[in-house]
Amino acid sequence: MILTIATTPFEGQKPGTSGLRKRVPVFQQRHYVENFVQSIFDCLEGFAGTTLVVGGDGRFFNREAIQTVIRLAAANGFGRILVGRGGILSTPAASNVIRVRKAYGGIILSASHNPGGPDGDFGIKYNVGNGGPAPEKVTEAVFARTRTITEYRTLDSADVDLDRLGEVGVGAAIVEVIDPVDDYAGLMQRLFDFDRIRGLFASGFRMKFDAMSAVTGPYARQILERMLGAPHGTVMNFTPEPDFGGHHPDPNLVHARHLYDLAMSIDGPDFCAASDGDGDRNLIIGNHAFVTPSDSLAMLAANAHLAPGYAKGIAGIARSMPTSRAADRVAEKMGISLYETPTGWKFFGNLLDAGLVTICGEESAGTGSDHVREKDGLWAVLLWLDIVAARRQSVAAIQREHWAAYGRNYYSRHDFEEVETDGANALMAHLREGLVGLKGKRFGALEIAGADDFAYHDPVDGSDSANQGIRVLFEDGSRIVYRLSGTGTSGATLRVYIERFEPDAAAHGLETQAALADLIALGHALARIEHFTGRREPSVIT
Ligand code: VG1
Ligand code: CO
Repeated sequence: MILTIATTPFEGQKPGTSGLRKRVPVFQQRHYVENFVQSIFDCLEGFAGTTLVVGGDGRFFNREAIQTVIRLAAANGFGRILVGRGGILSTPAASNVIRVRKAYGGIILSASHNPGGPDGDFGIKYNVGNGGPAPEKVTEAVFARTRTITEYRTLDSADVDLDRLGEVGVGAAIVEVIDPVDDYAGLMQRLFDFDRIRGLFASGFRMKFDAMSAVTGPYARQILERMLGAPHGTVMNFTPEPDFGGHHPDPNLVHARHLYDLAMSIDGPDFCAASDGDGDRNLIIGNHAFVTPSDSLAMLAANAHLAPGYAKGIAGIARSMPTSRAADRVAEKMGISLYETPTGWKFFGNLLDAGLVTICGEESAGTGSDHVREKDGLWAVLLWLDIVAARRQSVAAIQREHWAAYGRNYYSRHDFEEVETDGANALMAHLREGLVGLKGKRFGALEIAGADDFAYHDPVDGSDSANQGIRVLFEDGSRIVYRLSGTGTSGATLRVYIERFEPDAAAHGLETQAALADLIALGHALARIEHFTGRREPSVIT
């Protein structure tokens, strides 16, 4: 029976860079999930009888939230609800299911790289019919709706058995529990030369992939160990755990430090990789060769044609604004367009749909292509493996040759996490006020060529997005970028992105923080970071 339940709005149900993210106890409040999900449905039109995809990264509260979403979706008139077995779907796999099953859209339950567990984070994100995150006009409408909502529709139906494949009726809808891995593994097989990668493993190539007790475990075991013949044990931490084994499922140099140390050890593996909570980020470290995400984007774009799925070449490249300009040099050399978008995958969807770009990436360890409409961690790993197999070279050699051909963009991001919101906002206001006066100023060898607050005009739908981050540009091509995170759940996180271009191959072997030292110091001074946040040092350096 359909129930109409009276409710009142919750404060702050505002989707950020990638959906609504809050602490688990916030989501556990009565009506909280229902309000947000009903607000999403209230902003959609013409979905009666259509298909909705639902899945998550397996974190604490995933199963409960999925049952709630199923009841609301059925009560609101969706005809078919596709759910990954066990409530599991990696973010890129969910994007793929939406596309291949021609669904109306999907609801992804994830807080991505944020920690999980009873006191960890949870998240809900709505994806549209192209498989990608809802564009800003949709997320803004949803937020507006959460502020006026008075009722939601649900059912008094029993829970669905999420562990049994097949169909069951819920109200007037059919719920179909699907294998979360099959379609996705098939897609990877079409994009990459699996025989060639199998040959690489057969020749003794040694790899470690850390699924970080998060969603990619089942995918990585199926693809790397079963389909590609990598030895058993190649995939570590492969069981998705509700609290990610107590770890922070963020594949960076802090939370996946052990992989870095392994790759840098004598007799370490040829290739180490990891992905995040929901499987859309990647970490790539060759033997004695850490690849920054920005460099990875550039190197994948330059070599993608070696993989069967991209043999015809790529149409263009898009990167988020703070991502280094390494990819720009590749695009220039290839004679293709480079698009600079605001942070967040939702800005790539239109460019991909219009065929303007094939490969996209962010400095935050997200890379992907037009095969889905999300960033895709395992995809990046497989493309790297296919390139290594095709070129018969190590990651270190590929990286060295790339820098020699294009120059090296030294790059680092400094995060000041959980600082006071007021101080962070005052810092950004201080920077904005000072923008006009910066041009032409000199600091030692560094001269400021210009500064602005990044604004984006979408060339496909004509929409505009302002205030996307402060850019300080230098005459020698260096940059400092400042923005506040839109994914955190407590206080504010200031991100400072620092970049310097080095054309001279003789100077490509420097340690990154040392190579950027002058810019880092200037970055602190310009923004008066200690004054506004009380912090002298960042909490995370990537
Ligand atoms: C961060 C990253 C951004 C990424 C977003 C979602 O956002 O900087 O590049 O798209 O996370 O990634 P922010 O607003 O905190 O800087 V995921 O893997 O957490 O969905
Ligand atoms: Co993620």
